[in-house]
Amino acid sequence: TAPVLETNLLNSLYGEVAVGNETLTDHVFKDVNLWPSAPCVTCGTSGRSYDYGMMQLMIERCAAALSGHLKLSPGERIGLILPNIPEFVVLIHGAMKAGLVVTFANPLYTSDEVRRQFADCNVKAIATIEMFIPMASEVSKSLKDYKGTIWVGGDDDKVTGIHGLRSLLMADHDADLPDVDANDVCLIPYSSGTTGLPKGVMLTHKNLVSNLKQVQTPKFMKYDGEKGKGDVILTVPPFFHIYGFNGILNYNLILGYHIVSLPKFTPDDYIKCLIEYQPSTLFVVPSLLTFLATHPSVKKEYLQSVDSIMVGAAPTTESMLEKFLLKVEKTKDQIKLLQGYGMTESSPVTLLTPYIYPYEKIGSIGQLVPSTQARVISLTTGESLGPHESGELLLRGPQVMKGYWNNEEATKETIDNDGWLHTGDIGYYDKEHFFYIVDRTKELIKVKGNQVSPTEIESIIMEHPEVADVAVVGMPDALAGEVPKAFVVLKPDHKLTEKQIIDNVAQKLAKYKHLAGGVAFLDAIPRNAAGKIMHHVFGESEKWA
Ligand code: AYL
Repeated sequence: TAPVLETNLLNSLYGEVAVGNETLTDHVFKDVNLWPSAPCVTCGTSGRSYDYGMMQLMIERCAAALSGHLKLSPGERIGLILPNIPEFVVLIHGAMKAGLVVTFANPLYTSDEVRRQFADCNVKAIATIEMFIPMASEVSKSLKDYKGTIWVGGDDDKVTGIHGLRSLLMADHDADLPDVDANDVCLIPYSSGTTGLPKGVMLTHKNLVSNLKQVQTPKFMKYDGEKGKGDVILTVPPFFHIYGFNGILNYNLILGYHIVSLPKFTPDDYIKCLIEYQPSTLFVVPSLLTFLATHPSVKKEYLQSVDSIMVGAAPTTESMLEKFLLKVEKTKDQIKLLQGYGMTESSPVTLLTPYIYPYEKIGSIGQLVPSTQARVISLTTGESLGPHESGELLLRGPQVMKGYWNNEEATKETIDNDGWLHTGDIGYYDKEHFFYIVDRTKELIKVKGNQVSPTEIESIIMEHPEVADVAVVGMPDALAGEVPKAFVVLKPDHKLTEKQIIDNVAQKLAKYKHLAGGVAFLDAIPRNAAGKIMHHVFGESEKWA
C-alpha cells in the first residue's frame, strides 16, 4: 500500500539517490583516470599546483605512511590544522583512505580552542604547517597515546620526532590498508548546533557521498550532469568547514575541475586570481559577495569569465544579489546566482536553487535536494505548517549526521525519534516548494559564514571574578552579517571596563569570535523561567543595540 503522507510533509521534487557501500575517497576520485594530467588544486597565492594523477598518487602514499609509518589504526582520529593549500587534499583523503577519522580546526584558533576540540575527540596525530608546529607540539602534550606530528612543507626532524610530509611520501611503507565500511564515521567537524559549546558532528562516508549525489543531480548542475568540461573554479571558503570540504572541494574534484583556492583572503590576491585563472564559477559566502558587489577595485571586466556564483553558509539578501548584478552589468542569465542552505549536521546541503530558476525566486535558498524531506513546524503548537507560514525548519534525509560525538543528550535534542533534524532556523516555503529563511531560534552567531557559539564567549567572560552574569548576542553588521556583542552584569562595586572584557576574550579566542560588537553593561540579563538566557529579546528591541 502507498504510504499515507502526513499533511504538509514535503518530499523533494527531484526523486531519490541510491548510495552503495562506497567510501568518500573512492567516490570522489572514481573517474580520475579519465583526466590524470588535468590541473587539480592550485594555491592562488603561491601558484603551487598538482594535477589529478599526482594528487591521487600522493593520497595513496599518504595513506600508506599514516598507517604503515605512524601506525595509526582505522577509526583513530587525526587532527588537521591547515589553511586552504593543495596538500590539504592529500592529508584529508589520505587519512580517509587509511580508515582514519578526520577532525579539522581553523588555523586561526588559539591553542585553547584547538586543545578543547582535539582532546574532546582524542586525536592521535596532528598535521599542520610550519607556522603552527609549536602550537601542535603544545596541544599534543594533553593528548593521550599521541603518535606524531606531520609537518606539511617541512622535513623530518629526528630530534623532536616530527614527520615531514615530503619524507613520508617519498619513502615506501609497508601498509595493509583496511577495507573501510561506508557506514563508518570518517569526519568529525565541530558545530554548536542549536545550543551550547561546539560539539563533534559524526559524519559517515555514506552521509557525505549521499550529499554529493544529491547535489549532483542534473536539475542543480550547470552541464546537466555531464563531467569533465575543464571548468576553473575560484574559492575562498575554508576546506576545514563542511561547506568548503564537501560542498566545494569534493563537489568539484568529482567533476575533474581545476580548483584554485586562496589560503588567506586579500582583495588583491582575489582579483589577481580572477584575472589570471579566468574562473567560470565562484564559491562564496555572503560577505564575499558583498565585497564583489561593493568594493571599488573589483571591476566588471574581471568577471567576464564568470558564469555562476554559489552563495551559502549564511543569509544573503535579495538586494545584495541584485546590487551585484547591477554593479557588474550582467543579467541573471549571464551570471547564475545560486544559493545553498544546510548545516554541518547535514553534510551540509539540504536545499539548493536549481541551476535555472525563475528570477522572482531570487533570495530563496532553493528547493529540497533528492531524498530529502522537510516540514515547517509552528513554534507554539509544533504542528506542520502550510505554504507561506513561518516556523522552524525540520529536515530528513541520508545526509543527516549519525549524531554528536560522545553526546547522546545533544543528539536527542537535535534529531527526534522520527529522524527529523531540528535546524533552529525559521523559514517558510511557497507553492512551488522554494524555501526562504527569515530568522533563527538558535543562539548561533554567524560571522562571515563562520560559526560563533555565544556559550563559548560567555564562559570566558564568566571566568572573571567581577562578572555576575553575561549574555552574548549577534548584532547585525553590514559586512560580516553579524558580530558578537556582550551584555554584562558586574558584581556590586566592581569597575571592570569594556576594554578589559574585550581584551580577555581576544586573548583566548580566534579573531572572528572577538567582541567586535562591543560590550554593554546591564543590571540584569533577561532569562526565562528555566534560567536560560533569552537571546532573542536582545534582537527585538532598540534599547539593547
Ligand atoms: P553551519 N541562508 C541563511 N542561513 C544559512 C544559509 C543560507 N543560505 N546557509 C546556512 N545558514 C545558516 O553548520 C543557518 O542558520 O553550516 C544554518 O542552520 O556552519 C547554519 O548557517 C548552519 O551553519 C551550501 C553552502 C550549505 C553552505 C552550506 C551551509 C554550511 C554551513 C549549502 O551550498
